[in-house]
Amino acid sequence: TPLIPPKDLESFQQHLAKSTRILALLGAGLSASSGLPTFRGAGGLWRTHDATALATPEAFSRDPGLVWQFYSYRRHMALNAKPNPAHYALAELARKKDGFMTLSQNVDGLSPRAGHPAEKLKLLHGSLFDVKCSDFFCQYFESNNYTDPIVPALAIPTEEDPTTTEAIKARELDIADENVSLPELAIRDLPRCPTCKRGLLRPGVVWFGEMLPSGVLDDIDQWMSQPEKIDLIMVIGTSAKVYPAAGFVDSARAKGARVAVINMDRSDKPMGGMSKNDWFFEGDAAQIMPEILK
Ligand code: BJW
Ligand code: ZN
Repeated sequence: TPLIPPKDLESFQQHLAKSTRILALLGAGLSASSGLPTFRGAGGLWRTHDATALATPEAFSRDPGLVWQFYSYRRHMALNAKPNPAHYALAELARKKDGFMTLSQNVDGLSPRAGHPAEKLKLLHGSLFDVKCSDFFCQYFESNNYTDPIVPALAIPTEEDPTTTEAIKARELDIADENVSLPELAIRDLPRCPTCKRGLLRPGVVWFGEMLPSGVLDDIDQWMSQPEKIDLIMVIGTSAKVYPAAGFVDSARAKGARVAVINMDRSDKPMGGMSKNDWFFEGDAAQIMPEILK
């Protein structure tokens, strides 16, 4: 169990108990102990590529095969990962509290799988399991596509496992490792739009320079602009540097919210800085969250 200063724990739990309007802002650190890499810092490289550099429309137009390999790998990893105790603790709190809303930057599907109520979960950056057409004029959009691989050419290559003798088992290669060679991909091997039959399909996630889903932003606006104050925002496992997500911390603060940061890294504070009444719980979210929400 992590070392949580008892006084901080007590004051936080007292505040939580009387809070009626609560936000949670989630980032990749929440899923780190489920085995999914974060974007910045250690684990922010996929092969030789900066993960944030692959999350752009420019990268997709330049090399759609590479970007699909990255996302296909992440879909596979996310499908094979399990929600951790932090996902479950948060989902339980969301079910219990009426005025609760989670703003998730994560695209991995772990919060829904932990039983987080959908109406209280806003996916700011979309989902790995949404797919849409990359053609500007085409509206094709599909959600809950869990096909893995989405097309045969994006299957993770395997090698025969030399350690098993009876039936020769295939072992997946770790294609996040730059020393493992990627199979050659032709454009015609990539998933194509069934509607316009022209555009390539792309992951239904929000890349840099793209708008967040307008329905999601509208819902948040509406929730935020209610006259009642906001009591608390929990900022969990995010570097809180990507906008507009990072800006919700200040918006909540402006509506009276106290801020609780849960992060492994003490230097990852919200952009507006910390204030006297904030909490900083340092450590693995998967350990901290069930402790503080107990
Ligand atoms: C642990 C842990 C453990 C580890 N326990 N903790 C205003 C100012 C300046 C710039 C802008 C601005 N407004 C808009 C911009 C531009 C841009 C932006 O914000 N740039 C900044 C980088 C400066 N924003 C946009 O482009 C957004 N669109 C937009 O604003 O549209 C309108 C517009 C268009 C054009 C011009 C202007 C306006 C869209 C942003 C989309 C971000 N997309 C990505 C990819 C999603 C798909 C995918 O998953 O591939 O979202 S990028 C990436 O970053 C991903 C994440 O959701 C997001 C945030 O990262 P996150 O989750 O915080 O991860 P990390 O790795 O950064 O941090 C992990 C944290 O966990 C660390 O703190 C660790 O310490 C911690 N941790 N293990 C607890 N076990
Ligand atoms: Zn199309």
